[in-house]
Amino acid sequence: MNNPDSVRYVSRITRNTLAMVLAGGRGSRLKQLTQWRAKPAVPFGGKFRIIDFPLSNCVNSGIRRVGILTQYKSHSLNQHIQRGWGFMRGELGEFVELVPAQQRMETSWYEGTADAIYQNIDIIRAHNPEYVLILAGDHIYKMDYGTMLAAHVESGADVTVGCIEVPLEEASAFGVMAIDEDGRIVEFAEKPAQPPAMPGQPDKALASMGIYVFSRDALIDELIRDANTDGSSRDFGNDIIPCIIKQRHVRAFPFRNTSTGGPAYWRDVGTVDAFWSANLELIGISPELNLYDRRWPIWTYQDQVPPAKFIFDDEGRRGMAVDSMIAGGCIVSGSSVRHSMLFSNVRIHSYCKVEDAVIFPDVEIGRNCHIRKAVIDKRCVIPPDTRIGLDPEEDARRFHVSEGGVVLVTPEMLGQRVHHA
Ligand code: ADQ
Ligand code: ADP
Repeated sequence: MNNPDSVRYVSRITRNTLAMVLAGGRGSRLKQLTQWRAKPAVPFGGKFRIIDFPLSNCVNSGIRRVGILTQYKSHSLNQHIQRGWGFMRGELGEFVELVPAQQRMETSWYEGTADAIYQNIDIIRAHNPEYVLILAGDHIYKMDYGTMLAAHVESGADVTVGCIEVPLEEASAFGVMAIDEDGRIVEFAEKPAQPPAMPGQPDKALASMGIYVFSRDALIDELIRDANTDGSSRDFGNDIIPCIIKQRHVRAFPFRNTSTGGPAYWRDVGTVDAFWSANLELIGISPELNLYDRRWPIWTYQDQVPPAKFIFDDEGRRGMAVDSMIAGGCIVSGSSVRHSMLFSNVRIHSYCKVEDAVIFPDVEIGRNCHIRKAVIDKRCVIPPDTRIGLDPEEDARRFHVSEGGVVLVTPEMLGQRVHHA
């Protein structure tokens, strides 16, 4: 959309949009990584947290009114948002605002995703946007929501559902839809046991990304109707979308890579294996998700830290990292790091070998450790001579070992008490 008229057209739409980011789900398949933090607060990509991706998409798309609906273990998420996302201009009507569950209406916790929005219906009414963009706080992708909003407005739909093609064998984890030649959704089943394939593509299904554009009145009416429906689980995917496709104009918006027209990068890093490989994929020469694209910056909160440092130890052994991403504040002394992602302030002492590892902030690794194929949680102190990822049986006794053989290590598994601010 380079034509100034169309840019103005899209920016009028994005200015009239309120985004509501669902950030309350637990993400229990991430095991101990979400024991103390919500999935959207899980660190990702060396210096970000997962929620930075949808929030940056909003800001970069020109959507400057954003509510974040929190519920489960929200302390570190709240802290991150308060520290990192306070740069909006309140006097211009811009905000990124936390909406904790327990402060609104008579029930104390949200049920499904639709209930989370329903409990905040007064916020929607107060801001009175023309469109409400409902997002998940736990997906990793770069998407210009302006294009989806413009398609919604041009089609005159009540609701537009973002969708993506997925392999048929993975489709039962998603809402799966069928569309007509005009892009209208004619069938929708939430996590069907036998997902239907796309016409002419027997190995693909059309999956909902769990993101929705609603015209305001349609949203308010449907939330109220759902709240008065006995037996509803109050969920967009389970209840609202399947119910309204028969009564309203509900369309699919295919999310594609705008430069290639091909499949776009979109990940639900829901398991330890998916999380580990999505982080390490970023290290490749030209990864599908490019974090170095200045036109689409990913915003975050970051501590002020000095540059990463690689030093000879006292016996002249080289500290080095190759084929790796190393955040600020790290010191690698007399050890070698290969194909790994180090978040900020990681300290690695002499004689260590670290390979295929994702290491969260503030981790210290003592002398002579060998660490392979692991995810090491924030603030772990790994004692000298520790072996991780070399002997599956020994690992399983002390740590969590995923199906794919990734070893997850947290301070508690090491018997360490972590003191928090
Ligand atoms: P799921 O991902 O299984 O399916 P869900 O677990 O409801 O959906 O989570 C959606 C988002 O809402 C997540 O970001 C989660 O953190 C958050 N969330 C869940 N319950 C919440 C609550 N009560 N309060 C606040 N936030 C909450 C959905 C759709 C599918 C679609 C997939 C795509 O239902 O149709 O295919 O997303 O991942
Ligand atoms: P992050 O900010 O990455 O989520 P933190 O280590 O700062 O990680 O912890 C997040 C939140 O979880 C903090 O509020 C902290 O109080 C709580 N928490 C973490 N580990 C424990 C623990 N072992 N016992 C009690 N609370 C914990």
